[in-house]
Amino acid sequence: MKQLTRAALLTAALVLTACGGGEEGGSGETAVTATGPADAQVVTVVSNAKIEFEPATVNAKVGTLKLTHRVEGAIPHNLVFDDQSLGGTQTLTEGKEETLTLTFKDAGTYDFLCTIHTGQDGQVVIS
Ligand SMILES: [Cu+2]
Repeated sequence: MKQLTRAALLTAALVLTACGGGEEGGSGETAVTATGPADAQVVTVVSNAKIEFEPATVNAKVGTLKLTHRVEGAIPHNLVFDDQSLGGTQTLTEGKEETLTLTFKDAGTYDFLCTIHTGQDGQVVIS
């Protein structure tokens, strides 16, 4: 009986570890890797009705990334990089999208946000 309990606890601990590792942030945040060759990578980031970027993390390589920002839901959003040289999109309404052509020369983390909604942010991680 005692051994059974220990086994059950171990199993529970493993399940918790697996959950913690798989879901970054725990609030529905997701990560995707841009597709395509280094000089023509493509990704779409949606501003959803929950006022989140989806995905919140884009992984890409040094090179050129065409990042399309699309708005779903009735609330307008924009997507603006902290690094002003990267720029940002206009404020877009439901169903609209705009594509930024971004050149990343260095590996690193490039943060972006929606200037309308505090806490709506994301990042491009270049490797
Ligand atoms: Cu927003």
